[in-house]
Amino acid sequence: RLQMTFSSRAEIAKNEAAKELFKIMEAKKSNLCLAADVTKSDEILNLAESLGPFICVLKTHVDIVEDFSENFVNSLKALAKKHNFMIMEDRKFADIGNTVALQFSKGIYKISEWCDLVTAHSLPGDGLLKGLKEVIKNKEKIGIFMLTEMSSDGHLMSQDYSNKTMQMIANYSDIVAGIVAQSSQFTENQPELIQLTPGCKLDETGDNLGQKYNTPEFLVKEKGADIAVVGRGIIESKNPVEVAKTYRERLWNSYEERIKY
Ligand code: UP6
Repeated sequence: RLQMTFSSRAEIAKNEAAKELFKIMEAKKSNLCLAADVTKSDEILNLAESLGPFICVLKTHVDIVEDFSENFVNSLKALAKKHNFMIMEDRKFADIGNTVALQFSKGIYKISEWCDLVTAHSLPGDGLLKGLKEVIKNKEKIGIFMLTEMSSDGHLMSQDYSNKTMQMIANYSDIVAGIVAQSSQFTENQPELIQLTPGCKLDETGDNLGQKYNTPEFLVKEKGADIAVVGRGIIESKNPVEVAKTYRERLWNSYEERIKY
């Protein structure tokens, strides 16, 4: 997987959203995902407008938005189209199949109506994937990213848990676009899956709530990240546009060096 190009992996991706994401990455030369972790919808839309050209995915936590509205979602979707990026809702579903199906499609957010990608935990077992699949079967293209490992200190996802997660998703290759992981070991022989890796900053090593950071080069070359997630490294900087360009360039260069070996 690590030596393969994103365009060659687009050919073999089994999930439609993953296929499209590989193509966007190649077309925009970007493997940067922005974690738009701000609490006002206008702030998210401003980030989407100014940083949209440099990212392949904009990741939301919709439940932190204080003024959520259908308008907001429609505007975000329009910006995603304009700047050619995908929208990932980082919902991290973790309940029984029936409940996640409701959480995915109902309530205030109706996530399945606007996201391209969504995250989920494997903890409850594959009923969760069955539940999400019930919802997805009526949609064109949605891809799920399953959490295999986390970036936070002391997380409880053991090697055994991660391995079993990989076994679980093997039966759901039509709806699973990739995994959220911190090491390349899980998808070595599955280049059709995309490895999304959070915990990326240019200089710092962590925050005071257990988050652990690595540089773009380390994440892509040593940890096997296909896409790196950057939140505060960009949004809390003085000049988010310039900083986002730097992340994008360093992440993309790391990918180009990686495929050379
Ligand atoms: N995230 C992690 N680690 C994980 C999974 N997800 O940090 O293992 C998410 C967080 C946040 C983003 O929910 O939205 O990635 C990281 O943000 P940061 O760059 O500001 O730390």
